[in-house]
Amino acid sequence: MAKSKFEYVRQFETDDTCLRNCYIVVRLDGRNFHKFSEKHNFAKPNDHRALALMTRSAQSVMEDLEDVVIAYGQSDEFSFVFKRTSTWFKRRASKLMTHVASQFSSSYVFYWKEYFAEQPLLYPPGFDGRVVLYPSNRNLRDYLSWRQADCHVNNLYNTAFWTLIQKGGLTTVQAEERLKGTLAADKNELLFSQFDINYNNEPPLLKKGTALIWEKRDEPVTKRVKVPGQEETEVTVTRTRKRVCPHHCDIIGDQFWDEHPDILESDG
Ligand code: DGT
Ligand code: MG
Ligand code: MG
Ligand code: MG
Ligand code: MG
Repeated sequence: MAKSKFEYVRQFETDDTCLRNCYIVVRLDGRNFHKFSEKHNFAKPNDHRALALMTRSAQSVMEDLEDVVIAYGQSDEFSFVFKRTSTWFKRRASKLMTHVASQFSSSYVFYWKEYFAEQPLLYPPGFDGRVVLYPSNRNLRDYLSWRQADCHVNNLYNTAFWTLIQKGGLTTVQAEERLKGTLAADKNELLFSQFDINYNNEPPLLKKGTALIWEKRDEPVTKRVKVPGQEETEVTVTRTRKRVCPHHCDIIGDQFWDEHPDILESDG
């Protein structure tokens, strides 16, 4: 078919191919979740339903899109790491990012009721996305460490802040004033001495966030077998399946990466 005279408009499309050999990270973040969490009565400082729904939506992204080797989430954000050799959508940044953002957003709405049975969804939530490329394993690990450190810092602050209000009877202004200039050790000490809370014993989900990775799991499956001349029978066999599994552990140190050597590809 002859090209129409309008074809030239294609040339206005810019090339956003991601540099080869780099890990492609897509980070999503909830739009104005300060308001969204208030309107939907999220528990303070952490709402377990909301965190579980974020994780469920991220799991859906990993299962429905290709080549995500690890995802890490906390608060209203999730980062998805595409393997460095991925050729999915010819590594076009806009395609990758919009597919992740739309799959995540629609899953968040789709699964809402499973987690917020009593709380209606009042308006459609949105998520922004960005793409960042990391050329080495060290850079990628430092990126994930940065997000996990952020989780820790925020959670310690929020735990201290809301404990001062909920258990200490302070106003938000007083709690903010009380925490001004305090270091991590001061917040730990305040929680322990005033409220008998040992921050180390807080749930790992809240302190460490959620890392999702693919793991092989042996699962029993029932199969119907028909041998000629005999009745059909059911047998149970073991199948090895790849599943998305959550981890709430430290991903800054070496242990996690030593235990899961398949996540990263060599720098060489
Ligand atoms: P943005 O991202 O610039 O559109 O604006 P926000 O408001 O989403 O800001 P952001 O992403 O820096 O901070 C996340 C907000 O979400 C923050 O106000 C706290 C809230 N949030 C996240 N998880 C929870 C939760 O489990 N419980 C409560 N109460 N709030 C949460
Ligand atoms: Mg933001
Ligand atoms: Mg946000
Ligand atoms: Mg955020
Ligand atoms: Mg199309």
